[in-house]
This record gives sequence, structure tokens and C-alpha cells, in this order.
Amino acid sequence: MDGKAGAGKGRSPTPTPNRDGGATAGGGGSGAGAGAGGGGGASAPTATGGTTGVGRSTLHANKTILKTVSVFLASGKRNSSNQQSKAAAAALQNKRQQRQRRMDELSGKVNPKLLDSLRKKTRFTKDELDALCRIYRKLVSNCQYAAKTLASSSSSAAIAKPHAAVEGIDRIVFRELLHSTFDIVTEEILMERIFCSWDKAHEGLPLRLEGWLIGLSTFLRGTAAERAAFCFRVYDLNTDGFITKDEMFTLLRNCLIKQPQDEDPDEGVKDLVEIVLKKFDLDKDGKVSLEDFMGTVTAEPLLIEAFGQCLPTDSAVVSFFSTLQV
Ligand SMILES: [Ca+2]
Ligand SMILES: [Ca+2]
Repeated sequence: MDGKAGAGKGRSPTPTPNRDGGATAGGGGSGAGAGAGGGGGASAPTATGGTTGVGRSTLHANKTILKTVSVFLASGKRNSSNQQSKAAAAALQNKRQQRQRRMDELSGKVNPKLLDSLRKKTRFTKDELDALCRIYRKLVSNCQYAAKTLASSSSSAAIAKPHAAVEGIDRIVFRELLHSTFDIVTEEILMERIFCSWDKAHEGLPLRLEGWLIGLSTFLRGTAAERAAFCFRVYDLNTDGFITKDEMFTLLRNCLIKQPQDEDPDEGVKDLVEIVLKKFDLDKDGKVSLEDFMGTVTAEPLLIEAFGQCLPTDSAVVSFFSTLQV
């Protein structure tokens, strides 16, 4: 109340010096407006540089602080300078190794240690892994090329740039591969789920080398159980560990051809959901757990893709391996 009255009082005298005050205020206002507008306009293109720039500048700041600290320490204890240079050398060495590993990953050369661990984690031979690493490199460069083109094309740069900084296979290139190489012709929603479920280890998206290879191993050479677990992850849309009736409805919605004379076009889908639920829900709690799913699929392997295609056809797998030329 008081504040309002004060504001009212404060305002009421303004008409008196109206011309001067009003004009200056107006001028100030438009000036600020123009300034903000200019800033806003400029911020779209600079934001791209800004995001990386911020990262770089903090890195610089950190480096400077480190330098200052080390100089300070060195001035205090000259004796320990030997130790310090050792530590600095070790840090540099560490940094170099990290950079080398990233370069190797990108160039398709995988260091022997990593290759060895990947061989244990996947069902690929060494030669197959080499070939798959080459494909990874190619897909990553496709992603980077696409990101660059997008970045240079327009104001969408601000959105595209942060992703471009992360090396890996993005969803667009991944989907294209699923579609063209593995004959997966499926709903948008499943394509997205396949992409998100691929990386079981949750290395993070876009897909990095290890996630790509382990996912591919399940996809192409997985045991029945591995493949079933993968399908379950895909179908569990909200990743809460159960395929619910709602999720089944979403997944099965478009698999029935709707009849124009149907009063309730969803009726058929709802009936289908009930039938499928009965089939899968072994413990009768109204939703499908991983155990339910595995039990059902073990008894009837054809039901593995009951909620939509998310595995390659056999012929696609055969032709994929033949193109690896190993
Ligand atoms: Ca769920
Ligand atoms: Ca159940």
C-alpha cells in the first residue's frame, strides 16, 4: 500500500518538468532499447563462439592461476622446483596421452589396450573391430560435416554448436544408418528409443566408440537374451523398468489399419493391448517387467519384436558383414 502511494506521488509531479524529463527519459529508453536490440541481434552469432569461448576463457583463467601458483611456490621453495617440474611433466604427459587417445579414436586407430578390452566386451574379431572403428570414424566425420554445414548456414548455429563440440554419432546419422544399412523401417518413436537404448553403458549421447561397438555387438551378434533385453529397453519408453499398458498403446497405436466406420478407432488398439498384455504379463500385475518379457520371449521367440521392429533382418546382417571385407 505504502509503496503504491509513494509511486503514485512520485509519478504525479512528473508532468511539471514534463518536456525535459519526458524527453530525456524517452531518449534514454529508446537508447537502451536500441542497445539491447543490438546486443540481442549480435548475440545470436556470438553465442556460438560464446559457448566455446567461455569454456576456453575459464580454461585460460585456470591455467593462469596454476601458473601464478606455481611461480609463487617456486619462489618460496627453490629446492622443490625439481619435484614441481616433474609433476608438471607428468601432467603434460597425461594431457598428451588423453589427446592421443582421442585422436586415435577419431582416426580409427584404437590403442591395443582398448582394442583388447573391446574384444572381450563384444562378439567381434580383431579385424571386424578394426573395420567397425573405420565406420565409426566415417560416421563421426559425417556428423561433424553436417554440424558444420548447419552451423555456417544460419542462426541455427547457436543451437547446433554445442553438440558439434562432442565427438560421436548423432541421432540423425544413426537413424540414417539403421534405415539404409539395417532395413529398419519403423516408427519415429522407436527410432529414437533404439538410439537411446543403444548405449547400455550410458556413456552419454552422441554415441561414442565403445557404446557404438557394444551396442552393435548386441544388435548383430547378441544372444537371444541380449537381444531380448535390448528390445525391452527400447519398448520401455520412460525407462522405469516396466512396459505399461499406456506404453503398449503408444507402441501399437499405428499397427492396426483404422476403419473409417469405426466409432472409436482406439477400440481395436485397446483390445490388442489387452491380448498382448495377457500374453506377456506372467506374474499378472498388470504391466510387463523384464522378467515377464524374457520369460515370454524364451517360450515364443517370435514375440521378441511384438511391439515394433528394432532388430535388423537376417539378410541385412549378412550383407552388412559382407561389406566389412575382413
Ligand atoms: Ca515404462
Ligand atoms: Ca508383470
